[in-house]
Amino acid sequence: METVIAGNIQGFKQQDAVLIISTAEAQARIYVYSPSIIRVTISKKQEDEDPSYAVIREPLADFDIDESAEFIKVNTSALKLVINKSPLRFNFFTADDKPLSQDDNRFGTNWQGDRVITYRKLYPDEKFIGLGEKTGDLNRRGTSYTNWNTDAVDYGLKSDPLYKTFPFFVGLHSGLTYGLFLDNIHKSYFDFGATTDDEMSWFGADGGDMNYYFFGAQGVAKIIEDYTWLTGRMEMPPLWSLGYQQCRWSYMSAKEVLKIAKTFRKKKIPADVVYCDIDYMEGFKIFTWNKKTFADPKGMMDELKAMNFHLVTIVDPGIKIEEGYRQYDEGIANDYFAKYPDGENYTGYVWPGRCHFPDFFRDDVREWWGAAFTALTDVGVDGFWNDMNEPAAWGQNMPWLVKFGDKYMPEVRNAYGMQMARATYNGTRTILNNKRPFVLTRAAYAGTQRYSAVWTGDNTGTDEHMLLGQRLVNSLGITGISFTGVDIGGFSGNPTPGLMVRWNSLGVYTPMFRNHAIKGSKMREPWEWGKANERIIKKDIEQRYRLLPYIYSGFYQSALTGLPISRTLAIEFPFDEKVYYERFQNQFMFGDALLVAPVESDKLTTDVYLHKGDWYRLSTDEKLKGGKIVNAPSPLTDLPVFVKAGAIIPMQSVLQNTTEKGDGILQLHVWNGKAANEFVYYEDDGNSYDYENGFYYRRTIRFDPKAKKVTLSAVVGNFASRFSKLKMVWHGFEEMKITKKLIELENEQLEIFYNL
Ligand code: MIG
Repeated sequence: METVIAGNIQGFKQQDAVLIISTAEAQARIYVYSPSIIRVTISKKQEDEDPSYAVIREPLADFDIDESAEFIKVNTSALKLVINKSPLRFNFFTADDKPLSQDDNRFGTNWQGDRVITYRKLYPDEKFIGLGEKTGDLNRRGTSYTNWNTDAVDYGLKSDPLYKTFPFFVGLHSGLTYGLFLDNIHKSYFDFGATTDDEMSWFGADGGDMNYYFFGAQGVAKIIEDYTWLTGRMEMPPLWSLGYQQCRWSYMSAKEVLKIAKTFRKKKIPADVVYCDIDYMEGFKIFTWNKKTFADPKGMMDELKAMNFHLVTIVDPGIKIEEGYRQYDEGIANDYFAKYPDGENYTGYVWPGRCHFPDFFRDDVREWWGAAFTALTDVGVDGFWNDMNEPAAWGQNMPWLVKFGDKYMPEVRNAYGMQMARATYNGTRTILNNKRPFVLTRAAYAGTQRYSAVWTGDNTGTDEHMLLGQRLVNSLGITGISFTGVDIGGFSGNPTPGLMVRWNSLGVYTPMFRNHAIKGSKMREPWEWGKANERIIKKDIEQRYRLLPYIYSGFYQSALTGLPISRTLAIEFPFDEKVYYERFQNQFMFGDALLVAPVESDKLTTDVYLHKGDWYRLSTDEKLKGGKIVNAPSPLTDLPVFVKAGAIIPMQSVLQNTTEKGDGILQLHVWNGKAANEFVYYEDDGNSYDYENGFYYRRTIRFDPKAKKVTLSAVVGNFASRFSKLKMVWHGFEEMKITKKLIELENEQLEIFYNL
């Protein structure tokens, strides 16, 4: 095999939105999407580009270039791309000429057969974060990864690849930040200087074009904002999906599902969601109910609804080969399934036995699939769980001959799960009319946040997996996925009671709070761990419900800017070295105000790193000085959670579920601090799309220590808040005297002085 390196520029032309550059070997195209986003494609084919499943934006119609003997320069207000003519190399600089990211001068972009790789110069202090659901450390320098969506049953602490593909990372060096998104769904590779004598990093794919978007914004949060502008952001999730979720593989009958739901209510442990895993179906046939064990699904749903429970049901892609089964017959009649090149439908084994697999890359197939959800929605299901969509078949890899439309499996595999989630989301959103569906998917590709939440698959019930899970959640947040969670307790194995309690307490601060377990494991529900543990678990779940006004506002931020709820400290403090230390790398901000330090179940104290500034322990109001390591008590009853000085956190009284009305009192907690601070409070009905038409309630809350006041701006939007009264809760304000009296919440601006 020959290595072909993109050589000298032979010519170039700018046609409106695109600058086209030719060499003897290849053609490069440059597009500008915004002042801080430049796209580069390099292709041997000179044909049409592949469609993107991730990108939802169009390039600018025109942009400025400069030409000299040696260079072509693309200049925006934020970024300079200097294209070296001989040989063709791409070097990015800030607007004030600081190097951000440069090709390796020797190799640039090259091909071996269809495999295309770009080699980049590595800076001595360069760090890398991102790639979504990847094991390993927060700083990915010195490691390499492969993207190839895999049913990673029983994955280990270092396994790679897992279920999802997010070919997007952020580089940090010299006090500068940049981002790079390789939009290519073939099997892809990232090497962050692991094997190159610290000289180069490299990335590329087995096929398709070199096709990357370069982000030049300064600040990790700004880069995430740009990346999610390009690939889309999540919608507001249904409020109920942010409550506690109880899952198991499987609750075996309607009777058992109802018993679980009733037990939550009887024990007054708050919960919103219960799940049906694969055993609710007739012979694992998608869109059916088992006639014996789930004989009256509507009756079950009505009872669940009366208890304010929502049900999420699993759907796998495999369609059982069985004449008379509706999905099979329709799929055959309309030719909806993936095929061998000779036209025969591909058959693989999964839960139902011999199966065909829908070609979710086709519009008509996605529509057909989406419409079939009436089988579930008609009885009242409004949550849909997409599993096995890597796609998985027994034996893992499908034959590489299998075709989806005119593409072979390896050319599209990494986007299959995303297209299934897209079909599920679009279908159920249409059927449910104005109600928000909850969709959860295991496999995903960049952009999946537009359709679905994700979870991190089949983890294990150990302390190490709990900590790894947190890193996965934090890393998914960098790649645009805010709504994510792990199987709390660990899917495989049986956690110790201590681990279950600890993990549950961490679940409070996880975007999706779901307890799930493998078939055959011990029961996992909160009451299975002894009375004393049950009390702690209950208290922690109650804490989740108290925090929901804060959490919901955090999701609003994700929907608006792409900033995740669970944020690695590298987002806020990218150049603070300690954030990357192995013992601190799991720490994260949960929303703007809270710093959470995950810790093993058997550690009674733990070292926590607090960035400079003042902090408070959430549970005790103890004030702590940042800029140092503190040894924090960490009994099972008290996960180390800290509040930033000046923080504003809206809370509510404990509810048993999110449908409950509550007492109508918004509790506004403020922690004293030297600097002014702001929080955007957001509320809507929590389950419809009316917010798109102005039915929301938003106000900016300001804490101003100089003026000694808290201000709630006038309400923006037409929604009437669930809260009619305000209770101020002050933390760390020694000198002041405040009345305990409730304040009427009106829509006008409200000023609350605390020195009176
Ligand atoms: O082959 O549906 O990751 O959450 O409980 C296993 C049964 C299939 C894998 C999922 C897991 C789910 C299980 N599924």
